[in-house]
Amino acid sequence: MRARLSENTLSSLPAGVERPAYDRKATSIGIVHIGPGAFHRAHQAAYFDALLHRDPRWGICAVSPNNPGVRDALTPQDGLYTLVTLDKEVGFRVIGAIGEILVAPETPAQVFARLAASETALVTLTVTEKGYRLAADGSLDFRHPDIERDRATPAVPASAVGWLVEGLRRRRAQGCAPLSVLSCDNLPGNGHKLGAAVLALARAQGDAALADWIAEAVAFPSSMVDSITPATDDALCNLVAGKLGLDDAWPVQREHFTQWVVEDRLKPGAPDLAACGVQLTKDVGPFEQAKLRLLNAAHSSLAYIGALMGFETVAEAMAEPGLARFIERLLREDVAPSLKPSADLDLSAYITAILDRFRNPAIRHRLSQIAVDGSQKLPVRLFATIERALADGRPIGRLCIPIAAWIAFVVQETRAGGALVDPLADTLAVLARAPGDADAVVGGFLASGSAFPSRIAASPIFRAATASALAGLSAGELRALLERS
Ligand code: CS2
Repeated sequence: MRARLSENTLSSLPAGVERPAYDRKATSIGIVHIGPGAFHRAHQAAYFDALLHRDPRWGICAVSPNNPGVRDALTPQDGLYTLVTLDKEVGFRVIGAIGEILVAPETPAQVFARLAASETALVTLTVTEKGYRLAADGSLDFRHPDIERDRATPAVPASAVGWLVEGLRRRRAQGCAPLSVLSCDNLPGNGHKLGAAVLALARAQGDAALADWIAEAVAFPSSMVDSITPATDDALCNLVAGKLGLDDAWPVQREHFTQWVVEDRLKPGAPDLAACGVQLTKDVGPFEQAKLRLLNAAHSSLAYIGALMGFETVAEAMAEPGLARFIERLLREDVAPSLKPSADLDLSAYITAILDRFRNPAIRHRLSQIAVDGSQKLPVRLFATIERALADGRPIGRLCIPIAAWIAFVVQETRAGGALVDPLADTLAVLARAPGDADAVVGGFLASGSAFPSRIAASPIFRAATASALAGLSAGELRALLERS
C-alpha cells in the first residue's frame, strides 16, 4: 500500500515535484476562500502558494458552503494536494497554501470568526455563476429560497452572500480592519455585482447601519480569472500516484497558462497580489468582457455543438475542421467586432491563443463539464454579444447556432431521460417536452423568460434565426449548417 501525501511524507517526494519551500508551520491564515473546488485549488491557491514563499501571512482558510468532500479528502493530507499542469511538459507541484478547511453549516462559529478576524484581509470566492443568487438583471434575487431565508434568519445563512453579510456584521461589531472581497467567477462586473448583492441583503435584513459600514470599509474589486481546469478523474489520480509514489485523494489539473486580472482597488492591508503574478488594473472590464465573450462563449458553443456531433472533449471537437473553422469565424467575425477595443489587448492574437489552448492535446476537457448550467452561462457568454449585434444592425445568424444547439441539447437530454444539470432544469424539461416544430420550440423557450434577456426574447430576427438553425439541426444538417455559416 502506498502512503498518503501529508506533512510527514513531503520529504519523500521525488525530485521533479515542486513543493512548498516555506515553513508551513510558520504561516498564518489571512485569506478566507468560499468554494474551494478544483478551480480555486488550481488557480488562486497556486498564486497564494507562491506568495507564501515571500510572506507567511497569507495562508487560506477554505470554506465549503455545503459539501464536506474537499475537507474529508484534504484534512488527512494536512491540506496538501498536487497541482498537475498539462502541456508539452507535465508539471507536478504540491500546493501548501490551504491551512484550514471548514464546512460552513457544520461549524458556522468558526467561519464567522475567520471572516471577522483582524488577520483576515482578503476573502475570495468561486461559487459558480448560480452561486451568487442573482436575478436576470444582475441584482440579488430576493425570490430565491436561500435569499428569502437569509433575509429572515441572518445568523444561519444559506447562501454565500448570506455568509458574507453575517460575517461582516460580526467584523463590524468587533471593530476590525477594512476588508477586500474578491469574486473569482465568470460573471461580468463580478465584484460590483457581489458588492451590490451584499449591500442589498444587509438592507433587506433591516441593518442599514451595517450596509453603510460595508460601503465604506469593504472593497469588492472585479476580477478576471482564466485557466482551463478539467475536473479530476481517475487518470489524474493514477498519474499523480505514479509520479509522487504517494496517494493524493484529490489532486487537480489545469493547463500551464494562467491569468488573473484584478481591479486595482483593494483595501490597504490586502496581500500584495502583484508580487505573485496577478495583474492589477484600473479597468478590468475589457479583460473580463473579452474572456467571457471569446473564450467562454467558444467553450459553450463547442460544448453544445460538439455534444450533438458526438464528441467528448474540447480537443476532439476542435479536431473537426468544419467545427473549428466555424468557431474561429464566430470569434473573429461576430464576437470581436462587439468588443470595446482596448490598448492592453490585441484581440486577434488573443483569439489565436485561445484556439491553440483548446487544441492542447495533453488535456481531456470534457464537453459535458462545460455544458452544465447553460441557462446561467449563455446570457453572459453569448446573449450579450447578440444584443450588441442587434443594436448595431449586424447579422446574428452564426451567433444563433450555438443557442439553437443548446436548445437541441436540452431537448435531447430531456427526452433521453438524462438529468439536466441546471438550476432551471425543471422549467427547461417542461419546455423540451412541449410538442411542435422548431419555431414553436424556440417560441416556448423565449416566452418562458428562463434564460433570455427581454430584448432578445422580443426580437423577431433572433427567433427566426434560432428557429431556422434548430430546424437544420433537427434535420441532421449540422455539418452543412456549420459549413455555410
Ligand atoms: C468553462 C470554464 O466550464 C466552463 O464553463 O468555460 O470553466 C473555463 O474553462 C474557464 O473559465 C477557463 O478559464
